[in-house]
Amino acid sequence: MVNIRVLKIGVLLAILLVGVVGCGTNETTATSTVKLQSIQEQYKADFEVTPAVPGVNTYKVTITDGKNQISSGKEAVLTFEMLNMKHGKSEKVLTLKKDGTWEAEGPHIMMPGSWQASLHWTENEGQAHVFTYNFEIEN
Ligand SMILES: [Cu+2]
Repeated sequence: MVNIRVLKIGVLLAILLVGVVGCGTNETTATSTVKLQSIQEQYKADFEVTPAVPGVNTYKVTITDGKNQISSGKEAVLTFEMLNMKHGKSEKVLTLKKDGTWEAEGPHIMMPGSWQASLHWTENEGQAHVFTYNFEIEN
């Protein structure tokens, strides 16, 4: 009984620590597809941008849990911004596909340069997670 309680406190502390530390970040340079992964707690969120050019792109998100099973969750929203520029953030609500992954398309990456996308994902139990990705888009 005591052991279970200690374990629960440990898990709670881990969640709090992740909350304080904040977003995970990855970096890469664009080729024809940007492929990045960000990890929050037991969740891995894979993010793909194709064809990774200024203009209309397709965004794909796949979230897997600690057992490597796809975890679709309830809601997934992407925001896009350039940290060194002042033209603001755009937002895109993703659509859940039958296989449990998320997808959307749009002209959110409208110029070459350094971009940051944030995935705001809500799991089935309602807890929200933010995954962050940094990448370069070339002309
Ligand atoms: Cu810009």
